[in-house]
Amino acid sequence: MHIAVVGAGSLGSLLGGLLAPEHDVTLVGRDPHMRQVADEGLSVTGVEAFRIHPAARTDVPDAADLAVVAVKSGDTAAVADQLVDCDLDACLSVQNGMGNEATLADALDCPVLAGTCTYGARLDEPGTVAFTGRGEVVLGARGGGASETADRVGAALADAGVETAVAADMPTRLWAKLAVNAAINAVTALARVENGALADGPGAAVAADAARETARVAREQGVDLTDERAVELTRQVVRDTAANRSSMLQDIESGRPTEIDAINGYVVRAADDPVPVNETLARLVRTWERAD
Ligand code: KPL
Repeated sequence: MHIAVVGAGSLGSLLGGLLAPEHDVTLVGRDPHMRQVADEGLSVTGVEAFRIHPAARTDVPDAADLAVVAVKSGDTAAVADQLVDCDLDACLSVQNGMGNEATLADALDCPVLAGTCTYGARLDEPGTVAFTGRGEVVLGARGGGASETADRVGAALADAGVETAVAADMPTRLWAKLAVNAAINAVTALARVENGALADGPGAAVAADAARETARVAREQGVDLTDERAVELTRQVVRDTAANRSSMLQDIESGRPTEIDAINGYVVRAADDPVPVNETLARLVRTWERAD
């Protein structure tokens, strides 16, 4: 299968690297990372260590069987515009935050699948991505239910050894992943700690409160997500990606804008009742963004 991974930063590069031994992979990202991958290949370190030679470019190709979109949620609309000219059979978002699939589906003619990904990755230098935690890709039809496209894409990912589950309840899965990101990302970014620091102690308590608030908002929207499930999933991802620096911490360390609006900010906007922990986390991260 020809797979274009659009948004080859840390997570996109890791997924592309894992898929490349089995599939014809094109990474689409920024220089100097793409130039280095094109010249020397992609070096994966950490949980698995290998070097692989996917195609690498800075613009989307004319055609692919599947586009895996891994850009920051703030860039989804721009990427959707670029993908309009790409002849695709299917598109899968593995992004953080809510609403990305809808933005892609509004622009594209092909089926757009919803996805979540809990793999941990860190871009160490151009051409080198650290694989910091084996997680899972969960994918399926955006509105839930069975999907032949989801089965086909899920099989392609699983064939390459990527931990994959095809789910018929993606709306719930997206809220569950939002709870995990709301719990982990801002707390690790503000405290400047790896995910594993939230296994216990004060950071774990703040993370659990943010996860519970997010589950409550999900239920307000008619989604069946208990507080206990949201906290349990958060603990599991903290364990599985203990050595990872969350994407928001990596953004802050690199001076890039964060996904706070699509994560804790989204929870605040969607809530009927106050969500003070998410609101405080969002305000603190925005304070950092303004001061930078
Ligand atoms: O999605 C992530 C992120 O950092 O954005 C997790 C799964 C929390 C891994 O760090």
